[in-house]
Amino acid sequence: LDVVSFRNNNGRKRAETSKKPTDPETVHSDVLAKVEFNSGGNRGQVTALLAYQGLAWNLREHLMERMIATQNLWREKDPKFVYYLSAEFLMGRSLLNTIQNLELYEPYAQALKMLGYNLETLAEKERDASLGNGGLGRLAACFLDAMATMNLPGWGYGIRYKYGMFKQIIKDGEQMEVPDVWLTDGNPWEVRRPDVVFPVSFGGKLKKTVTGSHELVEWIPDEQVIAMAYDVPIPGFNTQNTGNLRLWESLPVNEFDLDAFNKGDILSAYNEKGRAEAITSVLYPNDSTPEGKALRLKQQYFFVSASLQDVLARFKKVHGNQFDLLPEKACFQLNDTHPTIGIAEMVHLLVDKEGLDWEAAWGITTKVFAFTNHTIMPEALEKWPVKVMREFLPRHMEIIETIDTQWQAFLEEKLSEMPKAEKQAAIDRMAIVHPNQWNKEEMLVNMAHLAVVGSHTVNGVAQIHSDIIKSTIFKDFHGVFPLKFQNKTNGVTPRRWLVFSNTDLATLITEALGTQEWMTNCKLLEGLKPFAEDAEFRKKWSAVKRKNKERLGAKIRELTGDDVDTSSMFDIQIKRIHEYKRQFLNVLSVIRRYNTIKAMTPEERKSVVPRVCVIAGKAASSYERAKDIIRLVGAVGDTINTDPEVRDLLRLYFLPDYNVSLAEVIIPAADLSQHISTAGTEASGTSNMKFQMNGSLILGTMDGANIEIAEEIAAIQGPDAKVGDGLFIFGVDAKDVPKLRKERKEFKTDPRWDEIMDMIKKGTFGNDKFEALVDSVNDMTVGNDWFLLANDFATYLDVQDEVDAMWKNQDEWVRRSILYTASSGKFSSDRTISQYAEEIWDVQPLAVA
Ligand code: 9GP
Repeated sequence: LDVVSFRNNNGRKRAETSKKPTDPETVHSDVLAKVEFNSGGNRGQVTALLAYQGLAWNLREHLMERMIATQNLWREKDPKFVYYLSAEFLMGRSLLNTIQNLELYEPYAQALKMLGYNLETLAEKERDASLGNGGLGRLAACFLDAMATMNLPGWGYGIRYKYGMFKQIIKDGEQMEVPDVWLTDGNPWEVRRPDVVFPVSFGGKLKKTVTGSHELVEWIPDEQVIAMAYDVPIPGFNTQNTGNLRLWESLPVNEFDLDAFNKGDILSAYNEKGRAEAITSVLYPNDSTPEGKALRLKQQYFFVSASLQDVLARFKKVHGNQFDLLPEKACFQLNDTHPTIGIAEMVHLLVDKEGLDWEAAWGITTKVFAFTNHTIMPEALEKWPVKVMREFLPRHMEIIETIDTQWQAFLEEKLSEMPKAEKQAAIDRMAIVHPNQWNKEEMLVNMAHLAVVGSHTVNGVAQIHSDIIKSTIFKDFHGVFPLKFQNKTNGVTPRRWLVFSNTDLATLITEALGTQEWMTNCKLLEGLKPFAEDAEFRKKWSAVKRKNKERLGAKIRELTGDDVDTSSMFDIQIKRIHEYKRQFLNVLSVIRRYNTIKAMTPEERKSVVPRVCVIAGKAASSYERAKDIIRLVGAVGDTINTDPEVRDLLRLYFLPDYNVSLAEVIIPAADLSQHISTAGTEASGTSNMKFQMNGSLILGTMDGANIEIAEEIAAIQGPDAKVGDGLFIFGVDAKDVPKLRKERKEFKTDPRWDEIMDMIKKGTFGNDKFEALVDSVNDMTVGNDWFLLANDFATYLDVQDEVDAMWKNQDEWVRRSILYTASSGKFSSDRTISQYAEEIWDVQPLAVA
């Protein structure tokens, strides 16, 4: 890659650190020093791993210097902080992101050349930090980037998983999960903090002592582990401010049982160590077994308890026990229900450890927590069996029961006007502890209800989603607290997702706009609008896309062995594999396209738009239907890609092991991207925003953030444009979905649908007949086509024809592509974070001068 112009500062004042190295010679000798002194390497034989590590350690020093300056300033000024509590942070790689955020590309690239390496090639040696499943975890990472860039006092808090998101291997068409062993070579981006440790307890019993009217509760746990901090500095872009992601590792109190060892019980000697370390071993253990469920609850409590103890310890250093000041100094954002146990933990710490009375503690608690819901899918709205909760967290279970009793008493009052039966029904629906609907004997703790009751604000992640939660899962709560509910439409960092991963496009944009200010003020991208009409500019725009497609073409070759024609339309769907995201529908349309081409004469085939279809994503390890979809993509791909009549006009690939780094190669290369969830099911989506920024046209349903993207694209086209103009929109309306679901049995499927289903069932694709998958959308006694693929099938095919027609008009296609980027400013995470800061957190920027 060339040294691109965005690294020039166009006369803008740029933040500098005292030690920021600007000459390659200094960087070269600093890196060599790291190679020698940190890893005992030989300066004459710097292997790629040593070069990468030397570079990373060197950069970490700069980061630490900045982080210390930032934290010192914040300590001195004592502003209000936000603490983003998240079980997931999907960070991806750090090397290029750090170099480019610090605007140090040139000296580092040159210093590396002196060592005999190319920066980009070396950067690929870094393993992704995959501490998240998908959208929710990547959002958390984008938020940290925005917070640092905007100088907002805030930290992320999470778990340092030893094994992150599994590595996906496709063997004979099947997804296999392999542990993500990402720490083997060490992680130069973190700083181990043996000085920051807190005990975290589990199990045991409660001892109660009553003195007068006061009841003292002492929790006598039977298990304790140590939480040790690791700090990961988070560089901001074009600022000295550097944030912090503090991740906790679980360690045993006693490393080794010498008694057991001496008695010859060698394995038991390590029992405690094994049990403790298991807590932070794996991202989301499969929770289908009771042990798995318990472990996940332990993970959640572990990281939240350590984080709250840490924050309170710092608070006490400055404010002693003036806990009524806490809401002026701290806000805790709960990222989904995973950290919700923090509400009970805060009460526990304030009442049992700090001696506050219940009212004071509860008052403070409800002022410091805010809750974001990210999905209405039932599997993510956690409900813990009371039995499990009582076993592992007896004191917290009791606190939750008290919260629930008081909550229900409050509701009795609040709803006193209602007829008795109706009121009781409403209270039952809003209860925090309630019976399992499938097994009335079992009582559950509804974490989403606890989060709503214990937080001052609840938000969804796109307008439609925020509206849906108010009328579905939180309808009753919204009736009680209408003002508690807000919307915060998601956003993504334009630095990682455009500036750094699509450097040529960034250069072109900067040239056109005459400034790089758009990188931190994305609304300025609107300035590209007139360039959409400029044929010369469109040519340059297409040339960049073509180069990016070549890069992806090379990746496809590396992963599949196949060459693809980069003049074909690149049609992409990348996200977790899930029935509601409807990758299956995508495959059905590819099969339809295959059938159509097969039925054509050679002459007719000349008018076909060639497409390379790419699908990538991971399926949860226990999600059989999603795994069937992966197998089907592979099987259909094998048939098409090897058919000499078709392979020049159509390809289908499933790219394995989708992760942040692969997304950085795929997204800039997309001509078309698909976001085709059943309306009302995808809370927001964030890859849609990344594709829009990179000028990929969107084929989608009116769901999640697609709607707001469509609004922005319409707005840039002028007052006559309607929402949806410029995108390829299809599918049923969210408000009709419940009715259509009821009527799905009577729905008459399209003959093309029936034909494709017959083909699949006959075993046309590979050795498999995919019975369970086909039944899930056809057999009303089994699957019921819950996500309405059949209803949307015909309009989906129609819109695919529109895509082809538009592709033939390249001028218009590229014009639209430019308008997509020009209208993507709203979806910068800087905008999202400034709304959180103002409307929920009440946190102000504080920059190192
Ligand atoms: O499914 C949502 C996705 O639509 C959203 O963009 C993302 C970030 O808000 O969160 C996802 N939810 C989860 O991963 C689990 O709740």
